[in-house]
Amino acid sequence: MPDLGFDPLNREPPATELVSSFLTTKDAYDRNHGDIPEIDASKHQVRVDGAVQTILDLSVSDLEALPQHTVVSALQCAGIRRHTMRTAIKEVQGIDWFDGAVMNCKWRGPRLKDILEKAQVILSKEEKGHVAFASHAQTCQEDEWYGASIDLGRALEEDKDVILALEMNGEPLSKEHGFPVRVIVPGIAGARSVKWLDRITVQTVESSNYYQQHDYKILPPEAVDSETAEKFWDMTPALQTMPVNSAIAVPEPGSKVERSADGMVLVKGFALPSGDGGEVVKVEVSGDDGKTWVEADIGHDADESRWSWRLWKASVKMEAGKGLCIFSRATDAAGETQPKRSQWNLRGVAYNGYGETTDLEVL
Ligand SMILES: Nc1nc2c(c(=O)[nH]1)N[C@H]1C(S)=C(S)[C@@H](COP(=O)(O)O)O[C@H]1N2
Ligand SMILES: [Mo]
Repeated sequence: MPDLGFDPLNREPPATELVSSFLTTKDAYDRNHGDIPEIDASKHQVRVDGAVQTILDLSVSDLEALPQHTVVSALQCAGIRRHTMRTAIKEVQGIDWFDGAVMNCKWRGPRLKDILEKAQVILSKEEKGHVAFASHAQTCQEDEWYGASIDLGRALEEDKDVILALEMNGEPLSKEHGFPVRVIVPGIAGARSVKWLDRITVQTVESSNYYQQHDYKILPPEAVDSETAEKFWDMTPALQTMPVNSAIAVPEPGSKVERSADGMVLVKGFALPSGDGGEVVKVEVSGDDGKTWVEADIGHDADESRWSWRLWKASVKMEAGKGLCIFSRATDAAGETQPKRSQWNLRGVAYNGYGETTDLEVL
């Protein structure tokens, strides 16, 4: 990696804190491939170009003047739970994310679809277009700018809720989270939700940016190091939809756990919907290595949506002992359930094996 003379801001809150509220209003994870730019919103513009009839230059006021849409959605880094993949299966490359690289927020701004309709896309459905997003405000570690793309079809489907967010939880975006405008693509790896957005291009190919082409892909298991990975980057599709997932926040790994008089342990966590398979409909918890499972109570919130997480809790019967673990597994509306372990891949992305908390001492 080139030396930028600083470390980009990359951090996550502990999962125990995250599950204390349905909306992540206090301490959301930060993921940056470069420094955080200071942008003067009064001068900022988003250019819309490429395969469109009319090129648009939209100021922040122009974006505010369009119909605003609110969507409550989880935003998660593709590397969430990488720590479990690398410790339970095999070492991987990438930031050692635990379970906290996710936020569940209320986002508000114009729909991407409305903007593309204003610009009048000239690609037909058969042409399988892409919508590329870019930010030139920031030099990144592996590229001069940050960019990503999603399928044009997804961008144009109203119920996929892709927006250009101006607000997060009722406030203007903070500079860390993309002020004055970022993309939010519900259900898709966070890497595609470009912050400090300044360009939207409709095109017939994916974004050429490093982070679309050479990162954020589920490489086949034959790619075991940077060298062997090289030939697979081009033939591996870019990661888009995230899989159904869950994580255990309480009890924390390595902790001492009290039981109720009847031998029950209280377990709490969150579950994430999948990008295409719908919301989380069931969460199960096991205190005996997956031999038996109890169904967790899934909490409901007035703000919940098909894209939001669910907070859940359960009581599991456990014997006293040391070195014990608890598992969780979520199921989405399409019937997809987390596997015990998901496929190892060099970059450690999209891990959705059972949620787990290990090394517990049950008293
Ligand atoms: N311009 C820009 N957008 C970006 C990134 C970045 O480094 N630069 N990181 C991406 C990644 S990998 C993730 S997971 C999310 C993180 O959003 P957050 O920092 O608001 O948590 O932003 C995405 N958008
Ligand atoms: Mo990410």
